[in-house]
Amino acid sequence: MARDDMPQSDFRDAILWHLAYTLGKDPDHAQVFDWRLALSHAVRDRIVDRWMAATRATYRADAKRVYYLSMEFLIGRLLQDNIVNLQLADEAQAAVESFGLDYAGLLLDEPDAALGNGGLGRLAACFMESLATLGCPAYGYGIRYEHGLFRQSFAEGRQVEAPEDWLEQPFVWQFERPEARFTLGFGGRVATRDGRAVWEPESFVQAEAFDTPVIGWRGAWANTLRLWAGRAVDPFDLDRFNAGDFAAAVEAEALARTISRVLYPEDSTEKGKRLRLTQEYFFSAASIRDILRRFEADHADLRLLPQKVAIQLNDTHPAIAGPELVRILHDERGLPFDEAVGITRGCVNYTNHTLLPEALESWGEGLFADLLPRHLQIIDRIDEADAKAHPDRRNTARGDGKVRMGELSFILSNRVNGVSALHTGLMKTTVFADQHRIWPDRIVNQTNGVTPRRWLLGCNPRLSRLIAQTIGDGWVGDLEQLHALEPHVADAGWLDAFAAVKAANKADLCDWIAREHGVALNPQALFDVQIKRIHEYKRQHLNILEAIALWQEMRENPSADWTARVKIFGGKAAPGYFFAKDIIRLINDVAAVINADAATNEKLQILYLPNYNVTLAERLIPAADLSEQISTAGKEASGTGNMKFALNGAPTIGTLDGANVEIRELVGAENFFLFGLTAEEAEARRAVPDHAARAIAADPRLTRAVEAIRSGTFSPGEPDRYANIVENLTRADYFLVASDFADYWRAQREVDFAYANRTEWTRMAALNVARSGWFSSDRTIRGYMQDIWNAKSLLGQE
Ligand code: GLS
Repeated sequence: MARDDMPQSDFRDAILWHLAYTLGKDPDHAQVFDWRLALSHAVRDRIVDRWMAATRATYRADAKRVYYLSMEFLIGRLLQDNIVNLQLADEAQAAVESFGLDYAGLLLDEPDAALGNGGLGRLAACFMESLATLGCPAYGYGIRYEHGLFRQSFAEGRQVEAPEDWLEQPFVWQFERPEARFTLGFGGRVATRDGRAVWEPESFVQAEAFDTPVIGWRGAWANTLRLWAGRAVDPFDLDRFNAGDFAAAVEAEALARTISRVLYPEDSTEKGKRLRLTQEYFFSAASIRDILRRFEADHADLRLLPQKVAIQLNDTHPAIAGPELVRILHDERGLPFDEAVGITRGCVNYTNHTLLPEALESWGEGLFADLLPRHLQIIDRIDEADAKAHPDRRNTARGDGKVRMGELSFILSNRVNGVSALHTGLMKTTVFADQHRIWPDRIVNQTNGVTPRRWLLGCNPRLSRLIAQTIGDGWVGDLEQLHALEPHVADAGWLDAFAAVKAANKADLCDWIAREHGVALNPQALFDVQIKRIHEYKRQHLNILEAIALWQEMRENPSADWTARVKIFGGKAAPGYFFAKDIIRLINDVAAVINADAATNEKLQILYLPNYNVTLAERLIPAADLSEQISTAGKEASGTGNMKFALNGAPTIGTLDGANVEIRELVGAENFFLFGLTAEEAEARRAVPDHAARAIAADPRLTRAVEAIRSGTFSPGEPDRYANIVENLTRADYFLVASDFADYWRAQREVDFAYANRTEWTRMAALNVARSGWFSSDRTIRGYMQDIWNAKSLLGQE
């Protein structure tokens, strides 16, 4: 094949063409890596025309565009996702196998882009995919971190963090845009000229754009994920270099690149804080400039902005986008201040993702004034105007020497939303009660969702095939069609097929775990899975306490008819969150002791898989029997893992928290293992003196389990290793582990009993699938389009 007859049709030729002309490799010497890149290029080619058609259609229609600003996009691997959405799977597999290569191995060769911490970042990725599926013209804006979330391993049970390096390999999906650069200022002072404020920054960096197309289901539409990288205005100082000061010659570049170097640097130090706020301003300000550039290319009247632009703040991290827009409209474009604020409010919306006080961002005013002096003035002016209009207002964006980003986001937004019904309700009565009183229409709910393309069709091909054989494939683009499975749940033959899918998925997982981790699991056992960030409120320690109590009871009563269980954990702790790291170590220590106990290990095994990420989730969820969603009620804003498990046929054991409430309503109370205090009861329980000590004293199992930890059963060489955990559990126990233990134990034994009746269990699992269609992120995005953005689909107009 020659250079210029680039194949359009034959996929096999396209791969060979890219191997030769994009990668410069002879097929005889190509490695898996080269083949994977060649395949990715061939897939990318199929995206580009649709991507450009979508962009052209948006310009033609002068349509309103949605801008999703997020510090995190946890996109994971993209090759399989793109293949699935382009419906190229069969073709791609046949082509790859024709070269004598292993198709699954090739897909897995791609690094997992961990540009997020957890649910919030993964939600943003699901939303991007649904926006494309629905044909809503949209851009995602974020940061192109050189290092995503750290890589986790364990040393003697302890979490060890290593840098993540996804960009060590070429990232095929992105297009560098050296022409799309903005220079951003930091620090300095605010001067007054002709009666107008003029910000005179002290230092400057450039934001450079990297675009990744995001293709929707069936390739109908494609949007852009634009990630910003930091670079110096003058990257190289030749004079210094010539003077022999080589390090100083590139210092500006090193500093500028620091901004996009890592996801979430530690913010426990002043330095870390400054970098974090710098990152937030960096990507927000670059995005606002880009949005205005696109708008002003076609419109002269800035007052039209709210008709053409909807900006969504994914949590408060991009909150500074509001004051930045006000600043540009007022200081640079000369609109009256109130009008600038009004236009900004017409465009901006804010999603709150947590009510945990420690996660609500605020910045010391010293730091803020130092970095963003003009923005501070603007925030004060908006606050003052609000105070005049609403003299009874208590919560303001400024106060106690802090700039509060939640308040700031609220007052500059048209709509503010929570992410589950319960969470939205709590927003109105707790953190935002004051604002809600004044602006009762501003808070709306949009319960989270997950994309069925990745979280069912892509990750669970066996179940997808069974569903397609049963009800056709319309469900992929319209997940509510899963309801049509319900009548089949009564059919014993169909249920057997459903059970066989789960069994095969579990067998696959067992093979992989044996290969990668050298552990043999009992595939007949119930696979009980808790995968998520490690946090006290998510209560992995409740889960491990129950495991300890179960082990103790099994040892006491070895001949009883115990349901065999494998408890699987996965998740990372923030590097500076020592309590969470203790929980990780405790789980690993407990696992070592219990797994080594020949008296019980046929019935109970515990496994903590390191480096939980999107790829591991895609492996585990299809093979799970039970989904652990056991947060203290009122603390998990929504959860999205809970939806993925239900959709893949794993019933939930859970509290009435976040979206669990809605999952239970939809799948039916009889197909959900409920336990624990409600959010209201939890609040009340905290007020009871010694609630933890009392709960422990009242429950001999819990007493014994806590005592085993305290006395060093799992850390014999260092009995007080978990003194901190024991102290917390027995005294403060803010997250009510002790108070919920007895009911959790009861619900777990109900699970044991239910699992023993395999037909009934399979029915329950299948009903979870049939009734989870509402949790598609397509439904969520439709809600945002209608209730928040007033944006329209352009499908069919490309
Ligand atoms: C989170 C919440 O903790 C999750 O409950 C929620 O599902 C997710 C997406 O809305 O947002 N908030 C947060 O700061 N990280 C999250 O994962």
